[in-house]
Parts: sequence; structure tokens; C-alpha cells
Amino acid sequence: MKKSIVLVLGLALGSSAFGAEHVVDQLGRKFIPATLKVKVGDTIRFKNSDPFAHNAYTDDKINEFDTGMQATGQDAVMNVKGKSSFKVQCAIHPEMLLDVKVD
Ligand SMILES: [Cu+2]
Repeated sequence: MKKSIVLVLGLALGSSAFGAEHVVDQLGRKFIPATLKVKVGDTIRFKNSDPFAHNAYTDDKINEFDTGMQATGQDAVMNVKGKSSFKVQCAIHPEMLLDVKVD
């Protein structure tokens, strides 16, 4: 019972005060989707569905973040802090690229 109340609260807050959550999977050495449109205050949840480790980072000055070593099944969440579009890469697989447009 308690769990469902927390869940409902979380959904209610997620859709208003704290912006939307976007989910990006890492699968087949790709970010899926490869492009994303977000707003300041949104969050991006990085999943890893590959049977090996990934990483997601950006050098953007405003939205700078780094998931570190991200094992299979592990989630990492970043907050979109400012109006600055950026690219996300994986430090382990340089061919992986995600384009994030911030409105
Ligand atoms: Cu990777």
C-alpha cells in the first residue's frame, strides 16, 4: 500500500514540478533513441541492456555529467540543468553518440 502511494506521488511530481523523464537505453553499442528533445528541468534515465558495461558522459559546460562505469541493468539519471544542447558519448565505445536538444 505504502509503495503505491509513493509511486502515485512520484508520477504526479514528475509530470509537473520536476519536468519529464526521458529514457535512453544502451543496447547493441548504441544509444536508443539517438536523438532526444528535452526541456530544462527534465531528467534523462540511462539504462544499460547490453551484457557488458557502458558509460555516458558529456563535456557540456552547463549540463556536464558522467555516469562512470555503468554495469548491465544499472540505471543512471542526469538532470538537464540549463538551456544548452549537448552530445553524449560512451567512454568505452567511442562510436556511441546521443544528440540532446535542449529547449
Ligand atoms: Cu558503451
